Amino acid sequence: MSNYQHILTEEVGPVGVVWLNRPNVLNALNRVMVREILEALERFDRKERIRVILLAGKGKAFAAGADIDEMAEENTISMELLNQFADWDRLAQIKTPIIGSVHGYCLGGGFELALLCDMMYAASDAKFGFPEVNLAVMPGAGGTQRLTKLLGKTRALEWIWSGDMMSAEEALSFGVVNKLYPADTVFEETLNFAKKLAEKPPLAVRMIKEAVHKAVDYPLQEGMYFERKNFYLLFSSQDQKEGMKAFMEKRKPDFKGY
Ligand code: CO8
Repeated sequence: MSNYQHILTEEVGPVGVVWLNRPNVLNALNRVMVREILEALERFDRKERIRVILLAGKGKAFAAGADIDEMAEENTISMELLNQFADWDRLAQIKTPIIGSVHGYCLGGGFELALLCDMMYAASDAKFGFPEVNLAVMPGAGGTQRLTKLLGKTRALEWIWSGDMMSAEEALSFGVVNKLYPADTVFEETLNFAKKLAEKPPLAVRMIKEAVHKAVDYPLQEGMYFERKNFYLLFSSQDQKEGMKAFMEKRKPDFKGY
């Protein structure tokens, strides 16, 4: 447990859980809160015993967007000087897998945070959307980029232009979320997956994360080179020796994490 104002953290075995915790405003993300999320994630990322990070929201929602009250009086120059998106760029550098557990509203900056997760499980009551257009602004923390890479231009434009909310079923059919669960079990189900993933050899898990992310940004051949480099790199680990030896000896591997 750490002393945060707007989030809670806990360790469930090898899983580091970060709870968004401003339930009175549906976990609207203010700048302090984003900084706290970043600090918590980076702290977990540096802990060897933490193998997976789980991000979830307390109360009725995952997060209903950036804190509108905080943004209302900003102007172009104040925004430029705040440079708040530097924190978001750092969030994308976390090496530990991040799994989102989403329920209720997942809007605007909240949706952008969910899209930063490597995978997402959602409650069947979850509602996703980018309502920024209705405030005469637009997504600013990656929404136009990440959603378009995921869905393609036409679908992304339809969502972001309309500002409409999409049901959990639609989000599932578009591949935005991995699986749907009833609202009262989604956290447990996500935690179960996180625990299972935490049992895998962590270096391989990290190298896979890195390579899959490159597939989104790199041309195919560059991505292939990157994949190969990570593949070779894993042959320096003790876990690779153990994994293959255990297979040949027909026993369960005992992975050490190096
Ligand atoms: N910011 C500030 N307060 C909020 C926000 C928000 N995004 N969302 C909800 N709240 C507050 C409400 O003001 C209300 O407070 P109070 O009780 O003091 O009046 C409380 O949360 C509960 O909300 P509602 O009474 O409105 O609850 P409803 O169930 O009636 O409605 C909705 C839920 C539909 C989700 C509604 O609250 C809503 O439309 N919220 C705003 C959604 C929105 O526009 N989000 C986008 C914000 S802009 C954005 O995200 C830009 C991202 C840029 C980069 C990210 C930087 C962090």
